[in-house]
Amino acid sequence: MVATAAYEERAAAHDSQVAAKLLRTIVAKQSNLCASLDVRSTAQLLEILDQIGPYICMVKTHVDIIDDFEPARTIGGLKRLAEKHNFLIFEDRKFADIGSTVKAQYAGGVYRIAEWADITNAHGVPGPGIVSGLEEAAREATSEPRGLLMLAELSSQGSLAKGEYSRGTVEIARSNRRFVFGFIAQNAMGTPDEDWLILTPGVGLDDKGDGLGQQYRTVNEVIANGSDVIIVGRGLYGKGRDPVHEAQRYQKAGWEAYLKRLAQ
Ligand code: 6AU
Repeated sequence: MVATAAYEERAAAHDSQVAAKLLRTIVAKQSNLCASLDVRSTAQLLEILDQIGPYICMVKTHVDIIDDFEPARTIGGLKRLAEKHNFLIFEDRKFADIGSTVKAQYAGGVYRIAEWADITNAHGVPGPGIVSGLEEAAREATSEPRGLLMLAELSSQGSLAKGEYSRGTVEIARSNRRFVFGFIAQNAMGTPDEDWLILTPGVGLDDKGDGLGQQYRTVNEVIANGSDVIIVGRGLYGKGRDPVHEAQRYQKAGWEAYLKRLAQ
């Protein structure tokens, strides 16, 4: 069911502290744009992020693709910019294992994601133990609020995450509504009395795909269809693009599409 309430009303009523913080940030910055920066170096990541920081509500990272990852420089830099420009950090880790393993993966290793990412995500395929494992790790790693998104649908061609699988993922999310606050999805999820946030990748104003299965829809299409946050990657930093110009363009398009949905 497509959300019809304003972001600020939803912030006030939400069970998840992270969802409330994200919704308030969206309102404060008039931006429902999440920048997905899949770049290979810390310098590139931080340079683009500092430039586009004013226009986004969130950055989405894949820290495991950064060739020169160093906790102090990479994570220190991310946190400094999140503070400077007021946005949230989402590590797109896509956990997919049993509870005990994801608990260790989320808290430990080189990346120690639970310590610095406001948000991460997980597949529903292992069942509800994945949510319990991640929630325990978050609780033990930090006193800061942490939130989880479940992958209900994917943007890629031929994805198996649809129909019964997507419905099952929503059911898993219901096992902990304070920690799980929404979905990576292409459509609205759940029933009218629930308020799941929908974050949507596969958004591009100029391209239709990438030759490797990615499929792009426009900002208007996804927001009219129930998306609350648009996730844009190569549309911002792809070859020949000016990230500042594109971030401003997607911010404007996202906000206008949201206002249009509210007015209906
Ligand atoms: O805009 P792009 O195509 O450059 O980047 C899209 C980003 C990538 C993907 O790993 C991610 O969004 N993604 C996800 C996420 C966010 O979980 C799910 C999905 O269905 N499709 C998708 O592209 O970093």
